[in-house]
Amino acid sequence: MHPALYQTLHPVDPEIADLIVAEERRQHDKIRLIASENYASAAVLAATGSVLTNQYSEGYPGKRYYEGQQVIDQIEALCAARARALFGADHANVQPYSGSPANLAVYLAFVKPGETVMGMALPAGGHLTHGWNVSATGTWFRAVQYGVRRDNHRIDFDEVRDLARRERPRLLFAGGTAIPRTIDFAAFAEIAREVGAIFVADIAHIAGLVAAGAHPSPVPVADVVTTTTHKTLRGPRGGMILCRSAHQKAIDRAVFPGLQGGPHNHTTAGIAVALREAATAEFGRYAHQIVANARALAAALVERGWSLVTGGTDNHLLLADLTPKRISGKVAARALDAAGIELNYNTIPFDPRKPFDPSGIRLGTPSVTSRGMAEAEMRQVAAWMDAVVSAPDDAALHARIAGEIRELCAKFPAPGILV
Ligand code: DSN
Repeated sequence: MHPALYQTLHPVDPEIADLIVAEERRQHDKIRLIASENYASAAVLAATGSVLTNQYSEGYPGKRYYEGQQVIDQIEALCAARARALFGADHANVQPYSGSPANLAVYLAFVKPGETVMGMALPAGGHLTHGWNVSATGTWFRAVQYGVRRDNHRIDFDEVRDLARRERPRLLFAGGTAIPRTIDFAAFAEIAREVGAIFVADIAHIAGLVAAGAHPSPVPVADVVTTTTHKTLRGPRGGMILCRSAHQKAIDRAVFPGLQGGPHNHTTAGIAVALREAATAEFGRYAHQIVANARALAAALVERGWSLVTGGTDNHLLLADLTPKRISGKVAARALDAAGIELNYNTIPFDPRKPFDPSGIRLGTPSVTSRGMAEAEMRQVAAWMDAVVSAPDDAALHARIAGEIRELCAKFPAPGILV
């Protein structure tokens, strides 16, 4: 933590101050491969931890229900303008508290309870809020789900088209949380157009790649685009909805007053800073390096006999099937964490195991790339991962690797962290 912040917080609450410092140390000393995480910059953290948290601002710039919005209006308008410019969108709503509320607002804008919606099944790589049965979106709406092909684990557009023609969904979602390949947004858009569905592209995982041109943008073909702001986009935890002008009114009404109260103004400011950073040439290089690093990591794991879902990656994310390694995802993830490599266990398509102890692990390169690590470090990470997964009970090996990882991490400063 910045010394000035520590000196402010510690006298008031030493327990929380020291826990934040401990978390900072943990984030600094580990290879963080959780595909949905990153390191926000010191500038993003500064804007997020500001007096803007003190204020309520129900409404939108120029049309609020509280006085005192002279400054907040400028911040929100600037944030929305930057989002529109970065993604080339007609309209940006920057108030959603995160990705799930952003998606819920889309439902509220366009469908009524009981109507049919369609999205990718969670075990195939989708998201809970795309209609999975344990989510409100799978119980309040009639959700139909598409998956991936059994032979290559890629989206089967014949299946998507057939299902859409048969079920006539009002909303069609593309995107998810464990899709290692380029998403063909144009193909989804065409199917949505044919069946009269609103096409929603959820780019939470790949927003930073889309902003930098490292993944095709859905903005020209989608009715609505939702995203979080803290994954590859490297902002604070938050959400955004981009849409065509024709949908602006419905989306804005759904976010407020439909779903949320006052926007989190401190988060809006942090998002604005992240969007400014994402518009730089440096961020463009960063986003392309995320993909280069993911490919290098994939190649190095495959060389060691690892089985990757779809055989590799086009983006920031890899999904490994550990079945050939005779170890479950959960056991592997725990051993890797002990050895200083943090990731999450994950189901793989058609997983015969249960979600709480599945066959796979998911890993991603946004965080390590933020530290300046490149292909050489990815090859070293693959070697460490293979050693740990081959010896999940060898505590001495794990401790030795954790030490080597601390030494490597000391050479690659993490944005936003002063240790
Ligand atoms: N929790 C996020 C992820 O890890 O992908 C999705 O919401």
